[in-house]
Amino acid sequence: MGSATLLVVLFSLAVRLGPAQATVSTVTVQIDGFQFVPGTITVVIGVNNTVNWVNGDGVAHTVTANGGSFSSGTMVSGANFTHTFNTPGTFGYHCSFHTFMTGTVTVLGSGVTSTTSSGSTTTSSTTTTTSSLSAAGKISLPAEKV
Ligand SMILES: [Cu+2]
Repeated sequence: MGSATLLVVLFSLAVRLGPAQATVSTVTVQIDGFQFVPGTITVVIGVNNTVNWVNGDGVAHTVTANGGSFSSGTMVSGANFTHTFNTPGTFGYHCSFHTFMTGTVTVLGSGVTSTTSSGSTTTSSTTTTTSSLSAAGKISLPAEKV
């Protein structure tokens, strides 16, 4: 019957979906309280692959790639450092003054079609409240009435 016509209409609608206009944006990582915030970010080449670190601490820090591919040098309080990632991969970095300060930038290729418009990462805050178990140590099992 007329199902072929319906298919043609559906296909023409699908073809009409063009690529959205790409705007390259910068991702900001704050250095605050001897931490990189957020410590783990994901960027997409051609979309937001420039990262801007801002030292909001009162002491100097560095942003130094674990493999040495980039380094900010000494960043005094208030200084910022910008690096553009053009190679897909996962890049760990640290502060050379405080090696416990670490962060990770995951770089995705430009072929990735990102449908997520929310750039907010909510992975940084993991609260560990395992010590409160001791207070609830008394487990009263209900007596079985048979
Ligand atoms: Cu530091």
